[in-house]
Amino acid sequence: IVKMLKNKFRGCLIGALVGDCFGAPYEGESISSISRIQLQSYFDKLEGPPFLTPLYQYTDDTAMTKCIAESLIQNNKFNARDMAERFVKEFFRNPNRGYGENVCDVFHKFNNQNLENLWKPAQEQFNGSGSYGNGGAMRIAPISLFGFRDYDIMLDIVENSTKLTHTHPLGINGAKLQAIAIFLAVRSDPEKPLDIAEYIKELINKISIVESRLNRVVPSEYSYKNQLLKIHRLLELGDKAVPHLVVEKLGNSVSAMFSVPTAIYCFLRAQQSIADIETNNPFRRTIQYAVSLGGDTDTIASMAGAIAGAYYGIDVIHKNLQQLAEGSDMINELAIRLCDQVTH
Ligand code: 8NA
Ligand code: MG
Ligand code: MG
Ligand code: MG
Repeated sequence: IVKMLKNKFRGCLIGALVGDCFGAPYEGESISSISRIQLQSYFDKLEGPPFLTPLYQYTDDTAMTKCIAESLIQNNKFNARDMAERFVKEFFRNPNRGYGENVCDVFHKFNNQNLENLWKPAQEQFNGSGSYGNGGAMRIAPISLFGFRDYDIMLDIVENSTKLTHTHPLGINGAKLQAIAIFLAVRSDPEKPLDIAEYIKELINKISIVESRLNRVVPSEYSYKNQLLKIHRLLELGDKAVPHLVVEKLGNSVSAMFSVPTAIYCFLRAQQSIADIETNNPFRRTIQYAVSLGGDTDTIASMAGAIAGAYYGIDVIHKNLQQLAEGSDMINELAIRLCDQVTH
C-alpha cells in the first residue's frame, strides 16, 4: 500500500511538472491556431527515440509548486511566513518563468515591506477584490498529498496558502476544487475503471459545501458546482463535444473559474479514447487533449496532469517525458519525501 501511495505521489507531482513543461510552448495560443495533427507529432516525437534537444523548461506553475512542497516538508505543517518567503526567493531567483501579470506586484510588496503583514499584499490586488487567477490552483498538488489523511486540514491549508497571493473567493475555491480533485484521485483504485459519475458527484458534494460557506457574494453563474454540472453533460456527448464547444462552455483562460473545471474535464474525458489523439496511454491523452484546447495550456495541462498522475501513478508517465522535463529528479525527490512524511 505504501508503494502504491508513493507511486501516486510521484505520479501527481511529476504529472503536474510534465503538463507544465510540454504545455508551456503553446501557452496563449487560441484553440483555432493549434493543429491537432501537429500536436500528435509533437507528442509522438517526445515519446519516440531519443533526439538532441534542450530540456523543456518548467514555468511559474512548477516553480511555486516546488516552494509549497519544500515548505511543507521542512516545517511538517503549514507555515505561512516560510511559504511566502520561498515564493519571493524563488521569484527573484528567476522572475522569467511566465508568472501572471499581477501576482508579481505581491512578490515586490513582500520584498519591500519585509513581509510585515503577510496577507495585505494579496488583499490589495485588483483594487481590493483580490486575484481570481488560477495561480492558487496551479500550485496546489503538494497540499492534497500532504493532507491526504485529513480532508479538513487539507482544505484549510489550501485556503491559507492560496490567500498569500489570491484572496478573491473564486481564486480560493478554484484552488480548493483542484485540491479536492487530486485528493479523490489519490484515493481511487487505478486498477478499476474510474466511476466517472461517482467522481463528479463527490466533487459536487464537496464543492457545494465549500461554496455555501462563501462570505462574499459572487454572481451565481460563477459557481464551480455549475461548471461541474456542465462537465457531466459534456462527457455524455463524447466526441460530439468538439474542442470548440468545450472551450465555449468551460473556458481555457488564466482565471480559476475558466480553467480548473476544464482541467478536471480533460482528466475525465481522457478515460476514453478521443478523436485525433492516437495513444493508448491515458496520461498522455490527458495532457495532449488539454494542450489542444489552447489558452492557458501549461496550467491546464499541469492541473489535469496532476490529477491523472495521482490516479494512475508514476508508471503511466512515459520515461522520455520525465527525462525531457526540467527538474524531474528534484520533483521526484520532493514527492518521495512528502510520501515518507505522511506515512511515518
Ligand atoms: P495573477 O494574479 O496576475 O492573475 C492572472 C490574471 O488574471 C491577471 O493578470 C488578470 O488578467 C486576471 N485577473 C485575476 N483576478 C482578477 C480580478 N479580480 N479582476 C480582473 N482581472 C483579474 O496571476 P496568477 O498567478 O493567478 O496567474 C497564473 C497564470 O499566469 C498561469 O497561467 C501562469 O502560467 C501565468 N501565465 C499565463 C499566460 C497565458 O495563459 N496567456 C501567460 C503568462 C503567464
Ligand atoms: Mg506557467
Ligand atoms: Mg499565484
Ligand atoms: Mg499558465
